[in-house]
Amino acid sequence: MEKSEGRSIRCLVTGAAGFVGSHLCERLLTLGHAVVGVDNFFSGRPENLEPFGTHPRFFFHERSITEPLLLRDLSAAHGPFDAVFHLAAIVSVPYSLDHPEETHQVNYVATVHLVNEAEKLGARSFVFAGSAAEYGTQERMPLREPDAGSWTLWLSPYGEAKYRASAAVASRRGALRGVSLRCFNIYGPRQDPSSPYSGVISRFVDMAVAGRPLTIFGDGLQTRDFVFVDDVVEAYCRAALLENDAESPPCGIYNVGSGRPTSILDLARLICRLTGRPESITFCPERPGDIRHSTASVEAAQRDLGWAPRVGLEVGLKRTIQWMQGEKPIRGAKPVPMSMESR
Ligand code: UD2
Repeated sequence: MEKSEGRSIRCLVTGAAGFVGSHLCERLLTLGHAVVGVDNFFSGRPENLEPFGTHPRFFFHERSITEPLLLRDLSAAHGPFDAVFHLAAIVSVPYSLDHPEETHQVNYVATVHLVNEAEKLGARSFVFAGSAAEYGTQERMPLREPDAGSWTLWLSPYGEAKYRASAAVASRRGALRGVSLRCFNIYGPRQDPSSPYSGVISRFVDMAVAGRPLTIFGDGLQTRDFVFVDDVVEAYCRAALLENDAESPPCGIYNVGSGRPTSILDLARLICRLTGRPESITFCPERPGDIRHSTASVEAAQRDLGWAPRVGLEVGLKRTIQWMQGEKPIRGAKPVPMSMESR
């Protein structure tokens, strides 16, 4: 396959107004590519588009990934896509427990339709947002890609739908290469702390900055693998062959994490220290369905994508805190202005 590096390509990013999607759009634009973004604002936020919404190479459509003709319409309007980055999804695990059928439709059925359409329309790479939730309940750490399978006991419809969608994407190894990135606990600027199910880092930083005690569910000795959003964006770019010189094009499923476990208690203490707050922590009952430990093996991504996490937890937290202190997210924001739609 011809390498994309050094020339401008046309990319589609679904979930463009989301936490990770917006960072990805920004990086693709910086690299000189044309970006068509799609979001229905179910969980994405219009203000995430603001830093690049008026860029001359960015085009935005407020549409849903469940629309059967979406890719055809966008290809007709903008020309065929070289790379499709599919991040739009129902992102809340608790929501998926209450809405299993909708989660299956959005996170699995729509993904299979999109990858089929992308292949028919001549795209060369399709990079999918997989999840650590695909591993379900596991005892042995670190988690390696083959550890999830049809035998897995998934804890939520979210985990099961992501697993099935990853498998469907990763099986594409022809003219279109499918890659699924199983991302662990992503954090960084633009992560919305306002929902009770927001990522723990965004919630802890929000609480610390507001001078409120940090609430730990359970004993705090559960561990997670926290990966900074810039590292995740780098993995997306490498998976689509935008920034590397891999001999053979990558396809398949790759973990994207830091490879390091951090306990929630250590995390809370570190955030108190970095925000200059006294260590004020409240312990609450354990959250139902919480897994105990989650750590990625990132050997496969290192080997095939030449990718490695670069931003350490302390540096990433400082950047997140700085953003949270300087630029409080706007709650209940209005829809995107008309001028940013369908350009
Ligand atoms: C993450 C993903 C989820 C799914 C799952 C797969 C996020 C936001 N969620 O869920 O989409 O992929 O991994 O395993 O990345 N906690 C507290 N206090 C708080 C908030 C959380 O103690 O105020 C604890 C929580 O009980 C859990 C840990 O922090 O033990 C991490 O929680 P989380 O919601 O950030 O992410 P997780 O791992 O449940």
